[in-house]
Amino acid sequence: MAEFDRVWVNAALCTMASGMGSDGLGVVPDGAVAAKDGRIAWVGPRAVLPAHDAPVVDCGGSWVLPGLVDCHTHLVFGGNRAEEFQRRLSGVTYEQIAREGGGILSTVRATRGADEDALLAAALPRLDALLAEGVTTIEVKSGYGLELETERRMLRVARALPRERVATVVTSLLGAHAVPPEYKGRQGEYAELAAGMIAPLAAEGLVDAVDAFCDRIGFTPEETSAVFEAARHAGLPVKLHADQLSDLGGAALAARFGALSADHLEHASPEGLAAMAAAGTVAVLLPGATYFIREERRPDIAAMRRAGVRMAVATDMNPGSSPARSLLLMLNMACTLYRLTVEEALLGVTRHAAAALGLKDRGMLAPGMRCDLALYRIGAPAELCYWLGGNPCAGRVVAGRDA
Ligand code: DI6
Ligand code: FE
Repeated sequence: MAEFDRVWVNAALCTMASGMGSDGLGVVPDGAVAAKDGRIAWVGPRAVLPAHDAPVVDCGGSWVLPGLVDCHTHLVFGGNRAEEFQRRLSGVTYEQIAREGGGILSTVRATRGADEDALLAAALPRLDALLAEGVTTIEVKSGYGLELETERRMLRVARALPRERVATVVTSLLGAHAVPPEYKGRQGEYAELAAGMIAPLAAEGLVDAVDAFCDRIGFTPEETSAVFEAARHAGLPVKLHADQLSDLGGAALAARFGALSADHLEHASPEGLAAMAAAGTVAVLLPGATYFIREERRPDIAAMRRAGVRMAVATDMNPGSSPARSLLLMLNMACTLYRLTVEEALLGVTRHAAAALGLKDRGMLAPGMRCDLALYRIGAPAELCYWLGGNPCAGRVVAGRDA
């Protein structure tokens, strides 16, 4: 008799595991999943499920995927930028607003002025919207403090989220996000300060990875390298906002540091993408940002496919360039704007998104993986990419328990 804690049956599985099923989604039409100690102990066709005496959950014919992973968000921030959005409607661009001291810096002002409780209260409804769609793991960046104390406060709020809701939260320190007003004209000096934040915040256990914004309105490749050196010194992995508005060679820089991911990549060169593939750096695609700031350049998906770069898809949930509270909507945008296939898009919010966070224990339904599941009332996996709005999620399981 197999030792399981719980078994889910009457489900069509998208295992996202290669070697399962006949397509890239690893489909098992009439499947079963069994959990033991929070992990998947067995998964496969129900007809060959081993004998057991564990409680059985009838999924009612739902489709079951690994719990979704939103691998790039700026979930914690003060205020919002609806007013800036209105200005952009009259023709002012995202970059112009940033250069005038608005944009990211307006969110910095609001975030510096908000205490931990206020930041948490503002973040929770955004988190709830993502979780309701079947997300079980989320990355949260700092980067709206731009001084030690507020960066710390943002990360502490991110660490508080899993005490309030059932989900895994992974943090990234994004001190090198923008130059704060008090360092205007002294960008290099601020980059040094940002690099200097890494060690103390890491020592407090607040940092899982280090991120930076390398772009013509962000930091230079040299400044970014210095931040990454400091991360390496602290033993932390890195990721990069790379080549979003211009090609500064961010993709290749990320690859050189063995980054977990390089994100955005609208202007990345084929050479940069090839370097990422060789380094195993995941390309995180953020179609919500392309859409919301009406960026005309698209990431070079054909070059990514040719190079064999793994592609992830995330919300970039942030107040300025992608106020996206729906990862399912991002699936649609990835397919519609970037022409990803359904298979690529779904891998992008499961297996490849987990890889973008360096998490090897999730993103697939396979023995030994965490038993994080998302249940959907749909007729076929393509529906997850097809509908605009509405939420077909019928349940979440986190580490083997209903969440
Ligand atoms: N790129 C982004 O998409 C976010 N940060 C970044 O460097 C946007 C941040 C914002 O506009 O508030
Ligand atoms: Fe971002």
